[in-house]
Amino acid sequence: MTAGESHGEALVACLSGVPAGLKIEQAFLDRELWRRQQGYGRGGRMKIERDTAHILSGVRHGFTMGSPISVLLENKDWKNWQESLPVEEGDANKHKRVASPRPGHADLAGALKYNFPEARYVLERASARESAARVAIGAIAKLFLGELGIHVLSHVISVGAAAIDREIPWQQIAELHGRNEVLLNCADAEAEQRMKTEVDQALKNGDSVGGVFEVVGHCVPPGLGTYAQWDERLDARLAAALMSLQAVKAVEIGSGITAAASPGSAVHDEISYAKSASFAGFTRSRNNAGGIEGGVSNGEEIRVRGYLKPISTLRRPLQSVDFATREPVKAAYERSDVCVVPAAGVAAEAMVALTLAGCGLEKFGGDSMGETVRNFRGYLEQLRGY
Ligand code: EPS
Repeated sequence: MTAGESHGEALVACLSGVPAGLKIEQAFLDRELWRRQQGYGRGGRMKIERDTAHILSGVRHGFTMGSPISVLLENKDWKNWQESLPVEEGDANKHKRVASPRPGHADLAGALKYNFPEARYVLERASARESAARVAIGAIAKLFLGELGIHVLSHVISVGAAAIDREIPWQQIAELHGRNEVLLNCADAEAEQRMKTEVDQALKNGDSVGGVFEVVGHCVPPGLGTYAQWDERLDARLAAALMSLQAVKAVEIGSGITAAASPGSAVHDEISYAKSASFAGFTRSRNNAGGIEGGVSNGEEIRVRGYLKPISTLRRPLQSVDFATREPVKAAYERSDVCVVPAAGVAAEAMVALTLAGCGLEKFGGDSMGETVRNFRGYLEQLRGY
């Protein structure tokens, strides 16, 4: 669960169900938050914020205690908003209205739903600022998965019309993760330059640009998720987790989109066996399934993509209507990002990590990490002996 407004005092996230005894590295949480703030095409806000995870509960002496973990992320921008967005009634003349809804944004639907006369409160919560809170607790899920040898990272596949057209191996994605400067988090330097040109074009035109990121789950064992119940399918859970991120309009598992127009023989991943291969020894010729068959992880890498619409705040706004007068006007504009594909990829890693950690805990259980890891190893032995 998360709480907090984009220009409020802070974001808060709460995560329960983490077993006791998981080592929490503050530096890792902060590095994940830093990664989410990077990327060419972000707006002025990222120059203000330097996100850090302030852990309030659930962790003592560097380890989880099995109790709910709560994390606070200060909004440095709050000092500029205290008068326009106070908790108390404040001075109405200082409030900042959003007078005309932006097409593509939550502004209009939210104002109608909550019966607000304008869209300020809508954007405060609909804003992708909220995804920072998810990244903080997603980092804890990553630390948990790391104890099981599972790792989750993302990279950018396309920005606007600039795309890579080959599968990027895990090693290259891991190298991207180690970088201390992030342009567009693309593993192909030439494609990344083309992506940068797409952002430059959008900047020049007062426009915005979307794209596609891919999240990869590495060393995920077969058996997470189940076909036994519709809402327990791993692909369904991952799709919901990614679709819940701001600006994501489509989710693809493996090569799901091209698969729809291909013959079965060109899609399905042929099976072989090599005793020394990972888990139960079954191998695949390729991974079009994205590591999931029948809603169950199959031991291959989990590959899931999120398709982002272009940001809906445009410096050259589209047509809209004034909330008060109902007269035609241009949509409201306020400081915004132009491209957030790399940042959304990092937020999606958090969502995938939280989902895999949840599925892992359902399968392996345990109130302490020792118990969970013992159960996990027992399952690995079962697979090895299959
Ligand atoms: C956002 C608008 C911009 C983004 C923000 C999401 O913020 P502001 O209105 O303060 O300039 O920078 O994203 C973040 C603050 C963040 O941390 O990702 C929006 O309207 O969704």
